[in-house]
Amino acid sequence: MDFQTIRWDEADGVVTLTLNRPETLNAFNNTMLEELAGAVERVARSRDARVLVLTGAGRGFASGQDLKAYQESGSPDLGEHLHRYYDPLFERLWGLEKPTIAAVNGVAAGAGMSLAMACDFRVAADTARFMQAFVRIGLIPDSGSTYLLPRLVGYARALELAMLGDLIDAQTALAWGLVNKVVPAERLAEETAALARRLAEGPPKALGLIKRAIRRGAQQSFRDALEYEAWLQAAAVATEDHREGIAAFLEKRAPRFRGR
Ligand code: T3D
Repeated sequence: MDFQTIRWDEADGVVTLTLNRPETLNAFNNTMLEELAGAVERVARSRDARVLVLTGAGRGFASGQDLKAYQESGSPDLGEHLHRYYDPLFERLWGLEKPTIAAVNGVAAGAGMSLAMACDFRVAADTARFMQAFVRIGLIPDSGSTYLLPRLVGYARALELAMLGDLIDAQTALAWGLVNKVVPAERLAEETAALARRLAEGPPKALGLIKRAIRRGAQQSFRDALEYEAWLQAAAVATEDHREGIAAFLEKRAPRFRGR
């Protein structure tokens, strides 16, 4: 596929998008934001793609907005810029009804940290670092950080990270609930691939509905959650994968989920 700023790799139902501007620690310019948004849309439409992995080339995961490009563009209307270039990516990623994994290979700063947080899983190399860089340049957290950060780390730590803008290391991120797992840097690809493979072998429809239900559940009353679960369950129960799961259990074998 023809991209300038990212790489697309696909194997066994797993699409890996690699942010590929290593000289800037993978800072977002407009081209990269558009290419990522387009690629996520392509993953959404693909029957073969069951899992999306995001990672960075070189020693960074993503360093947020490209500040050089930003400076060179004069004084852009930031609200307009966010709506035009950031929202399509973050909304598509958040709304993708397929499992997403951020393989955080290095520093994730500003909107780069938002990108990692907008994924369902974060596997961090022990060399990863996280920074809500916005305050350091007199901005507030954007690209979903105000929504995602308190939900992941809680109110007090969200304010601490957002107001101080300190870098935290991978172990602190793990202790604070920001990442699911920390692995030695040299094992990041392998550990991510194992998780991706496991998710790719799962029942796609149920995984998508689980994502939808958990997200809605976090903001509903208990009564409303019961209603919504029952409604989504009707869709899950109608799948071939559901029947396959039951048959596999009864026949004492591993299920083969085909996404039907
Ligand atoms: O536009 C809008 O709509 C607003 C949206 C805003 C969203 C945002 O993301 S705002 C936040 C933007 N990001 C930052 O403020 C982070 C800036 N970077 C840093 O603070 C540091 O680079 C890091 C803490 C991330 C990493 O530090 P370190 O010491 O490991 O690396 P370094 O030496 O600072 O960076 C290495 C190179 O990457 C360097 O280039 P050079 O000197 O080797 O040619 C550096 O300039 C470049 N780089 C790093 N981050 C960015 C960048 N270039 C452009 N934009 C960056 N964000």
